[in-house]
Amino acid sequence: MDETNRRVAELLHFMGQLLEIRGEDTFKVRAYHRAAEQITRLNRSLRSMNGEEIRQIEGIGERIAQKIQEILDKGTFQELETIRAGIPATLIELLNLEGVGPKTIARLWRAMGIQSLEDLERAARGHRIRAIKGFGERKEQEILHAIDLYRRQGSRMTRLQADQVVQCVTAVLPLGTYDVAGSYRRGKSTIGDIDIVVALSPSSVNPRLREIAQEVIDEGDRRTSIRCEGQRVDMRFTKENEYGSMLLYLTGSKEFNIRLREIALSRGLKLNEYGIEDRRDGKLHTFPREEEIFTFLGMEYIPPEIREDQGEISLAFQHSLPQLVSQTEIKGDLHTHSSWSDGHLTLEELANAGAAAGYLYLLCSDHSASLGIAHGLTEEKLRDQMGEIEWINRNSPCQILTGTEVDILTDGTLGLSGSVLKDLDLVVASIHSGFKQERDAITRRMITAITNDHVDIIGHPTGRLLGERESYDIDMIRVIDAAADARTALEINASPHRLDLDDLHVREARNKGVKLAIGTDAHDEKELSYIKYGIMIARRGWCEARDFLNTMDEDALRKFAS
Ligand code: DGT
Ligand code: CA
Ligand code: CA
Ligand code: ZN
Repeated sequence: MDETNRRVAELLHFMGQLLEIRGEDTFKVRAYHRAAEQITRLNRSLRSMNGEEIRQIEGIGERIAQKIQEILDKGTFQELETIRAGIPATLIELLNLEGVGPKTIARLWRAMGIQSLEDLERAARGHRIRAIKGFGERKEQEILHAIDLYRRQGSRMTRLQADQVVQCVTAVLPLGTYDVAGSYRRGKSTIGDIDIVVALSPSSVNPRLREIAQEVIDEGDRRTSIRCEGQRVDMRFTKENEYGSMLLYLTGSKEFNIRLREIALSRGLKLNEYGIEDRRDGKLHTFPREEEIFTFLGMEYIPPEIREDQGEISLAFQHSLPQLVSQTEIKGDLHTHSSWSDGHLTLEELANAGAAAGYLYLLCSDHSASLGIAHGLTEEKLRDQMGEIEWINRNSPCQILTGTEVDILTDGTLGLSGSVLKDLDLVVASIHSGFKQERDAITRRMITAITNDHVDIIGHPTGRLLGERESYDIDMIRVIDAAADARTALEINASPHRLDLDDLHVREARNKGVKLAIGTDAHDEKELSYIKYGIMIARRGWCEARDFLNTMDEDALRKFAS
């Protein structure tokens, strides 16, 4: 979705929630929610619309149109800020809890005076929630679970947020003087904090950091920590001739560092963030570059993404690490949306964007209409689209493959009939509803789709939304085994909000011979660049080029699908 539209929709929705917490009349509340919903369905940016056009959007009246204008001008609107100021911020924070909505919050506030996460946790642990009419023991447990989840993941950044923080900090560092290390460099799907190694003197860097920092947590000659965009950034200063050692150390992971250090020690070598001391002759070796450390130890270079102490160290000593897939080997994106559904690009623009990205093909996988998902396509529309794609492909260096992202219905059947699915190049099938089915039911539902002859790829297999929604309760081992048997590919959805499958499942799938498909789920041209996040996850899952559909040429891909 367009970033502006996303932001506007979020604020309107938020306004609705605040009004609901205050117990305002439902008519007003619904108007805000409806407006937000309409905006998520728009297929053009509000930025490109004038006041008249905004007023004409269905479900948006004069009042809300004005608020939207205010948001576009100032980033927020006055009424929202006034209402927000009248409700405790710690109470509003409860909206982040899964399964806890404004209605629940309003009741907790009124009935028990609960104003914060801590209040709520205490009340739930003390079994006082079940005393409220209609809440019960189950609700109490759900709340405790949601609090636990929020504490664990609510505090980690998405890759998108991490990139923003990195951009903000590195803007004051000359190129070539630093590397971002830590989990960021290892390509993890979420990031705790940002770690940066810099080969500059602290006296030159610290004043610059002070200028951009929201808060200086700790300033020094060896390290400085600041807060930027609300996130912690740890900076380590190093001399150029010790740069390799510091980068290796700060990249981690911690488990990798510990294991490597142990192994070095067993050979009489003491390894730390400054260099390697040879205990036999007392000589100190320093390393400007990371590669030189691996060579010194007699190892193959281990790419950062697999430095997790998961067997890579011994393979590196045998010089038999996998050849991890790289972005240049990717021939196309296997999950995109066009303006025929909720995307922003016309088919022609999509083909051009694919060509600009250097792709041979792109799969256009618009939603099916079955669930009334934003602008889902009926079979008839899908056939029209296939016709237009054929026409566009005649003049395009990047071929659009015809496809759909069809809903897996609650019983495992699909939202479109086989008669249309069989005529598409590739079919992605995903779960978009019924997330609460119990484990065995949803696992069998998924396996039914996997074994459906028309399905080529399972989209975002666990359904998680990072920081927002946990995956549905599904037995991924059974799913992976079924995919291996049926020769159905599993997706690595590369959207930084999903990254689904994640590394461990990817590795499991690869080990069992399941083919993987990287798709960005792009709704505009910029989002095609999300492919890089998918590659990181693929590399963390030890994948090589041959593990993917995306590395096949078009003919091989069609053969796989048939
Ligand atoms: P994060 O920030 O939670 O996403 O994960 P990391 O891996 O970035 O962890 P962080 O920021 O705590 O530390 C950065 C690196 O510093 C880590 O990847 C490895 C190294 N490191 C941290 N703690 C230790 C430790 O206790 N021992 C060793 N050997 N290295 C450590
Ligand atoms: Ca970190
Ligand atoms: Ca850190
Ligand atoms: Zn989807």
